[in-house]
Amino acid sequence: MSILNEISQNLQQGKAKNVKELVQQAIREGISAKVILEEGLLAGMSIIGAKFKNNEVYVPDVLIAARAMNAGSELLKSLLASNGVKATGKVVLGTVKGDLHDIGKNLVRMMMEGKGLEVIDIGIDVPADKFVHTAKEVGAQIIACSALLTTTMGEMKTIVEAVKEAGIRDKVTIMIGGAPVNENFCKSIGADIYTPDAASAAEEAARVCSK
Ligand code: B1M
Repeated sequence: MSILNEISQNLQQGKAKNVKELVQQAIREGISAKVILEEGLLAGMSIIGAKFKNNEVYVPDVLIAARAMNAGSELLKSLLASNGVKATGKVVLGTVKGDLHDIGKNLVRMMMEGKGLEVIDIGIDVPADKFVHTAKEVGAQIIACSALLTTTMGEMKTIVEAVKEAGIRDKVTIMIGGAPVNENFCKSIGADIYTPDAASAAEEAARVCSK
């Protein structure tokens, strides 16, 4: 079995320690961080996702797989620093209220940090006023919101409204992402930028901050 396959298999079984060791081994073997992420970690997560949908695995299984995913991807952090535009700026990043999914958000953080941006990660299940309060406090150029559930994506509209009410709409770019959202949704709630993945989110954030 290839090492990428082993990473995927161990991730699916939630074996975080093995995943970390295998990711370290893959790095030593010279496999690129992007390939380890996409063909090892995300490939495993995608199989878990399909099994979860078909009720072949349940929340606890997915939770331990997610922990293994986060443990493995942390090791890739410094290696995912990408080429292209480098920028300085502050981004307040979080997963919206009611939503506990953080793997995509964590990838967005890593990619943005790789672009030189300072990311203030305010975590999961974050209410709109915390996004606004933190952005004001640190003087952020960008508020970046992640949502994975159709039941929580509406929170992004609440965040846009809260930013308007706080009087900082002209100072802050609102970026959104996550599986259930898209460009049309972004326009409909009055947010500024939708991106489909972490790498393009980082590209766009760097573009905004280098203006
Ligand atoms: Co949840 N879950 N989950 N889950 N879970 C999904 C999202 C689901 C699609 C599974 C399914 O049924 N097929 C489904 C949502 C259905 C829907 O709303 N349409 C679902 C459900 C229903 C639930 C619960 C309600 C289950 C239950 O309790 N019965 C529950 C809700 C809990 C809550 O949040 N309140 C729940 C719980 C969980 C766990 C806690 C067990 C765990 C999360 C653990 C964690 O994150 N630490 C979990 C997981 C892991 C998943 C799946 C399997 C994987 C998600 C993931 O991390 N993918 C997921 C199924 C799936 O996606 N196939 C599922 C990998 C990650 C890299 O992708 O986050 O999409 P993603 O990020 C992508 C892009 O979306 C984008 O970049 C990344 C790629 O580069 N992106 C951004 C994300 N944020 C961005 C922000 C940006 C830009 C891009 O700019 C700001």
